[in-house]
Amino acid sequence: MTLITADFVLTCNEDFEIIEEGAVVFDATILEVGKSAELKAKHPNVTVIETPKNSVILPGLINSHVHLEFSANQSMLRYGDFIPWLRSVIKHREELSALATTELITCKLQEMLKRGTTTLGAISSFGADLEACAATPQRVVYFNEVLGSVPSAVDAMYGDFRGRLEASKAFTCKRFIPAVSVHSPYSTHPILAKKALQIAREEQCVVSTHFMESAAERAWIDEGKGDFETFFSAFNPHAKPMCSSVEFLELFSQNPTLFTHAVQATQNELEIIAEQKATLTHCPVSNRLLGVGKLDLEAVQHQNINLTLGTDGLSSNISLSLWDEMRSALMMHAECELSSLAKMLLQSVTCNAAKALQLPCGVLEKERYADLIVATLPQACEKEDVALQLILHTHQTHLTFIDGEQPC
Ligand code: MCF
Ligand code: FE
Repeated sequence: MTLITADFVLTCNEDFEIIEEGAVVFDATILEVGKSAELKAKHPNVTVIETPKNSVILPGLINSHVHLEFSANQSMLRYGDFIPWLRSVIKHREELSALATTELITCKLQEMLKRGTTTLGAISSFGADLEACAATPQRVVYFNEVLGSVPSAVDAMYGDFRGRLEASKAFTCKRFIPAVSVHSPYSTHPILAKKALQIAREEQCVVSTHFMESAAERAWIDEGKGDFETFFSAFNPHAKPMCSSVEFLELFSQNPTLFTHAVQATQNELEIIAEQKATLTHCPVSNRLLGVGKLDLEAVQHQNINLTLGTDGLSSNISLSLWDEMRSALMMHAECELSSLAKMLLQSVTCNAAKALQLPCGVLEKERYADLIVATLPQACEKEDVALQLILHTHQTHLTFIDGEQPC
């Protein structure tokens, strides 16, 4: 049993309670959270860890959407517009895959850990990140991706997906949870999506999908027009959208789902996402680099949608650090009041993400997994400003615990 103290404990509980001169008592799970003096008096014989002044204890961060298999990209891909980016992904896919070795992915996971990410939702396109994800000290929800739009290839694509899902299931444990990702409305045939969602229900897996990311996707799904029309006509001159956006959303009505991007989602689509009690995953840097527009955060909040934050992959970002992502979001959403946005962002990478991924971490409260980090501010700070100042100043963590242990 360990007792750790700090100037502030940011619980990320329902009330976003911040405890001054606080402490957390834990073994593999959290046993108690409260005032340092009281907990020290109650547990005189436990191992005590004191942190430097101006330190904050908070839940380990959760990156709910990252493509590790694209980690080798630095400057190969084209930014600014979605379809040129997609073409560049297709052009460089082989080269990027060859460079994204288990060693490179392991290195990126270590870097994420140093920066406080203790849980991630890994979107796996090919299964090339399986070994690294299964071996990493972090908690991983491993989303096996399915895609394919050619009806005659549905069986083969489903077979490939099932093979990867089965391979990932062999590693299932407390820290590695297999899951399902349906790529997007423009890339995945509804028959294929239905089959994948059926197996996700049978296996009780959470689901992730990309939804309404770009204006090109909007025009294609709504009218069969725009940049995707040109893009698909090279493969099939008679290509048509495979379903409407609402039909696509309804496929997920019985699965706990994380809808990623939704930058171009309509009010009605946001209402459906809210009704389904689903999650919306925001990837602000990716959205900026792919030139797809900006998520209407106020509309998302208004609908009371569970919001999480993801970095996406290095295919559409320059960093996999959630601190960098939160700083970018803070600057990008100038329409939001600063301190409430800071709070919303910290919730999106802790309690909201744990809820979306169905994991008992992300909040410092009794019985949750003891996944916690310590960040140290450069100077003293008012209690009201802790969330904002943490986002502005944190790059690395001072200490990290997963299941109550310090990972190496
Ligand atoms: O989220 C971003 C942009 N939107 C869609 N897909 C991806 C993103 N980053 C990587 N991807 C992957 C996706 O999983 O790129 C491929 C898929 O395997 C594009 S579809 C040929
Ligand atoms: Fe993505």
